[in-house]
Amino acid sequence: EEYFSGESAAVLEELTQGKMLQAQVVGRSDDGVPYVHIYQINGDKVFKSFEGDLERFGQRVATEINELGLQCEREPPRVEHYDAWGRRVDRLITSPAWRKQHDIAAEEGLITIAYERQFKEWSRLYQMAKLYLFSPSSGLYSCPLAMTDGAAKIIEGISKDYPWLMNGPYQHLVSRDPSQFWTSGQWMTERGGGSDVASGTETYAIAQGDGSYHLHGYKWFSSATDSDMTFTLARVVDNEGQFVKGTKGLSLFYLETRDKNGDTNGIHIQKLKNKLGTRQLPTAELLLDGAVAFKVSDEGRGVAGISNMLTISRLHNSMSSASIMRRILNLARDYATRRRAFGNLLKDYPLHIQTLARLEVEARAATLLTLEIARYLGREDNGIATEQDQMMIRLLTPLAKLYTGKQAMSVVSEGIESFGGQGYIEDTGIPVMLRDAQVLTIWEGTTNILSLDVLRAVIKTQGKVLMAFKSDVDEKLKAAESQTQLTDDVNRVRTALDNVIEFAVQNQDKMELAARDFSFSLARIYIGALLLDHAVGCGMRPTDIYMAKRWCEKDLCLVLTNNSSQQYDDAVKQQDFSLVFED
Ligand code: UCC
Ligand code: FAD
Repeated sequence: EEYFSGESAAVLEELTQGKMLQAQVVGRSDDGVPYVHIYQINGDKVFKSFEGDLERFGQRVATEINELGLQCEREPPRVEHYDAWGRRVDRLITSPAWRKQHDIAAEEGLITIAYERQFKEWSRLYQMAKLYLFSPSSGLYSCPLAMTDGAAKIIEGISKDYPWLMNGPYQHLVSRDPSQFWTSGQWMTERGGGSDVASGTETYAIAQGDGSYHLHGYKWFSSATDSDMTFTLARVVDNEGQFVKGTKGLSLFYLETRDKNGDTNGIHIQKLKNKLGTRQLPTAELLLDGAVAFKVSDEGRGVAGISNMLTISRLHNSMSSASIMRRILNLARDYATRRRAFGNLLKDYPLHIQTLARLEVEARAATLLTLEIARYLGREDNGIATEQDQMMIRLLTPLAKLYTGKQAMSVVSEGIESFGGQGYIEDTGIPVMLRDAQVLTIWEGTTNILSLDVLRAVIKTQGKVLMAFKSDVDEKLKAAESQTQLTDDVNRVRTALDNVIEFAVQNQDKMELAARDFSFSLARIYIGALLLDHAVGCGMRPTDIYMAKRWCEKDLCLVLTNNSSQQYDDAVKQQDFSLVFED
């Protein structure tokens, strides 16, 4: 622990950047110079403080919570539209297990931990570690929690302008008391578009003169239909009945799903969706027929206003992807020690173990990537994020969501195959993992839409996010550079990094067509750097070195396959079109 006398936020930043240090102004001299307390955060010590809770919670997950999760799948939600007297009631009936997951989420502080910030910037990591344990056994309760977390983050961001949100709903979202704990929805998608919400949104908001609005529209997907509140988008209609089209006409609204008497707030459940997976979730189509709501953004700033929620729920999505991979692999590993074929246990066939080892690399890579974003986000939550940190959150969030979603689908599919026919049999509880994994690539933005979001981030910051990315990768490679065993791998990552940046600079006109390959390249390069850094940070354990090397053997820069950027030429667009539609 040391005390410094510093002058500005820049000094604090410089002193703490990249180190396990935290700076706090603890007083001022008579002439106003701040005294700054710089202290070292001992990562092991912080981890030890909550390690016991993780172990205890892990036991609870493996027993009580897992059983509840299975029950959620067996007892999917249903709606009773009419009561015995023919009155329209749209009563949503959920499983007792689903409701119990709500209470457990509150008791365990699955949202609270990130906001009470007992462990300062490490609180996000702690929360994410708990969610990693919870998610595959939650019976998809992880979904409403993602949106609840996103709602809390939105409210924190706008608390100065809307203090009543902080005093009211926020307190419920971050409560540890099950009777007080609220979940939130996120209603963005309409029939006309879930990716292109700017064109698709046809929900209209009519001012009531008392500060409230009535919303009229049709929300095509609402997953947390049993939530207590939601954030949604709508267009304000003026006195002449006019409204603004496109994204500039969208504003952000807050509404509660029930009024004080418990009656529905002008929201009619039209039907529950019949889905491939996520059957535990009450995903519905909702008619908003005069729902009372409050505008909580400037007019036309709806999409920007809801973007905090997108960031958080995309992080949760990545964590769910990482954890479902871990779950199938744990089961597959166990099975390999019990199942015999051709006279031996599966574990004794190197070909079978090679298959699982390749999946291990993917699962560990996804976990590291997601935790790294949580680490950055923890800094942002605590007001100590540098500009570089902010850039990394902006870029890594869509990258991680799009990449880990794809990994989850392929790992779970291969993982199921490792059980042979049993993997296909419902009674084992395994097939549900594949059904539920598919959605991870679709909701919260499909792979292409997130690739375009990566481009949006690059363009909006005039390339600064890429510079931040480069310096972050360079920083992470530093430790590995001095390890001769890793020299080739460091060089591979560095070459790919240089190539992908050069490609982006030289091919700006081709970036839309290259967006997906560009994003995959960034994700692979970043994971390569993380795995190398991890190998060194964990004392060069052979398995970590092996894992990093396996990763770095991949094609890290997909935009320059065969050193050619011609794959994104206009002529190729036409050829693709002809191929798909056969002229
Ligand atoms: O799917 C949903 C819920 C599922 C359940 C939750 C599960 C969670 C995981 C649980 C695991 C088990 S909810 C629906 C999610 N929907 C989406 O993700 C929409 C996908 N489409 C997009 O992301 C599009 O890119 C749009 C809607 C954002 C594009 O909208 P616009 O209006 O065309 O976009 P603009 O005009 O480019 O951006 C408008 C403003 C800009 O700010 P300004 O005006 O200041 O320049 C953008 O920079 O919004 C800003 N913006 C962002 N800011 C847009 N995207 C972002 C972003 N990602 N971060 C920060
Ligand atoms: P579209 O936009 O029609 O996309 C179709 C295809 O076209 C996609 O592959 C997409 O990648 C591609 N595409 C579109 N535009 C482009 C482009 N410019 N360039 C290249 N490719 C493009 N939404 C909510 O708001 N709240 C919820 O609670 C919610 N829950 C959901 C629950 C489930 C189970 C599911 C499946 C969806 C849920 N959604 C929810 C909706 C979800 O967010 C959207 O379905 C998703 O964002 C995609 O939008 P879309 O269905 O309109 O697809």
